[in-house]
Amino acid sequence: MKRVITFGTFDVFHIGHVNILQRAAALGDYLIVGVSSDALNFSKKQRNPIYRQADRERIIASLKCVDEVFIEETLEDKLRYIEQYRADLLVMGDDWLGRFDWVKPKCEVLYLPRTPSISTTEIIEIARER
Ligand code: C2G
Repeated sequence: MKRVITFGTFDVFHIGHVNILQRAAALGDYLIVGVSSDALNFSKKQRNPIYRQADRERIIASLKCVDEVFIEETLEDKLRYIEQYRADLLVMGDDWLGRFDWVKPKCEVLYLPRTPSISTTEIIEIARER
């Protein structure tokens, strides 16, 4: 049984998120998702997510392609999460290309192409303009 892990904030859930989660799930038998905490998101993006972490976690957990969800507290603990959830494969969008190659001795790593023309930031900007 192949266990796949992926990470993300998944704020203002959109089709790009669906695409990466479904593609990640199709690469194995069991999909585990680390949802970034509000604090981690703030440290990465200097703003709070629109949806709070408990809601983002519940949205991800409600998806058919997702088997297990946890809150990701820091980017540096990738290896600890990979070991804790016994992941065989780490999948990330290619905006993170090369960034997690350091876990490779312990876990296969694959970067998938991002869905073009959609992002949480863009949705927020469009909504603000209207
Ligand atoms: N994504 C995508 N296509 C888009 C937008 C996002 O494939 N148009 C992917 C990203 O590449 C990422 C996942 O969806 O793999 C989640 O994206 P974000 O919510 O932006 O996650 P991020 O804040 O980059 O957090 O430990 C890693 C981080 O927690 C990733």
